[in-house]
Amino acid sequence: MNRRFSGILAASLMILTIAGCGGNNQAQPPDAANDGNQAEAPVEAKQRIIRAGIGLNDQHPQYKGLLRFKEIVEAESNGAIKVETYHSGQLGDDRTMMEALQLGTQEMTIPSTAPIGNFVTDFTVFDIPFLMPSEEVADKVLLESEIAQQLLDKLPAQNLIGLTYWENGFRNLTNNVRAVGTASDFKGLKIRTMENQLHLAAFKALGANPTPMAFSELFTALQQGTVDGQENPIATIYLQKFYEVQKHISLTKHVYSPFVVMLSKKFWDDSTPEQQELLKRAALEAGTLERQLNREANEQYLTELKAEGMTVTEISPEARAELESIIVPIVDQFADNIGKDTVEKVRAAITEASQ
Ligand code: KDG
Repeated sequence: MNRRFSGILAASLMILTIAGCGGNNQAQPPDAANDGNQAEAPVEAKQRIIRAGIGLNDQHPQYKGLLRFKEIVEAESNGAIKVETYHSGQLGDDRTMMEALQLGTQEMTIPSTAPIGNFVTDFTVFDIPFLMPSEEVADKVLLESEIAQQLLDKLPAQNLIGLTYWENGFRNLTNNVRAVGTASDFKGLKIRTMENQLHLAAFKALGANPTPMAFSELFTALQQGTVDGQENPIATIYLQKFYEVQKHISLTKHVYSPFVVMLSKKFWDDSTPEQQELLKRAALEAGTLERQLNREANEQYLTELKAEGMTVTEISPEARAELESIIVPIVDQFADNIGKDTVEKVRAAITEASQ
């Protein structure tokens, strides 16, 4: 080792040692040094960091909801928990971030239910086309029904914790080939879907040519014509500027897509019961804001999309009925895989919430 380098190394070590002593001792209660375990500060004394990543950008209601979550958690944990927020897939896409949560190398993400179906198949139930009749019914089912909670309860077995549901919203088709108004218009369209077998099968049944792809690759794929179209809620279509690379939007509302607010089981298990209660409460409270912003955005941004030159096609009740008739047999094929019991319970919760 040359002398200059070893000098720098020694100086750095000294700085680290001084910083380490000062930082830890100040944070410890006066008698913590006497318990024979001086190196470890009590859990409450250490600041723990939640690295929270999402795929959508910083203008999206999902990110604004995440900022609200951060505000509540940081203020009410008295500095014990810090939330670092990452948007636009900076930490990965829905699937890779969930895998990072499982490994404990990331603490939080908020994926759509579609990719969660690859971890706990029951979650695919929410991606059954034409299942949810309205946002109001979705709220009751997702926030109040036993089955929605029972599904969250299946996540810890996968090293994941589901705090609550937020809203991605009703998904609509966009494409560059033609205005899609009827089932036959889907024929031959190359459509990007989320990574979910039911989504793929439904678009195949309609005669389209679907291909699963991570959200972060989508804009370029549309721009380069690798795919003709995609499907997402209006807020996403507007805020991700898909109108720059897509001509037509059809108000298909074919799936109501929920988000699940997820933590790594490791972070959860390392939290005190008070912190766990806070994390859950913050996720619920921030979710109320996220839903409200999302619904306002959906209304406003449809007007903006028209102004940007997109053609907007409504789906008539007859065309919708035809789409449903083509897709229902596919859903029946998937029921076993999702879990018949889960499908029945979710359908029953929807019926109850609709009354
Ligand atoms: O942050 C959420 C996104 O990563 C993703 O779920 C968005 O709906 C989405 C899609 O189409 O991938």
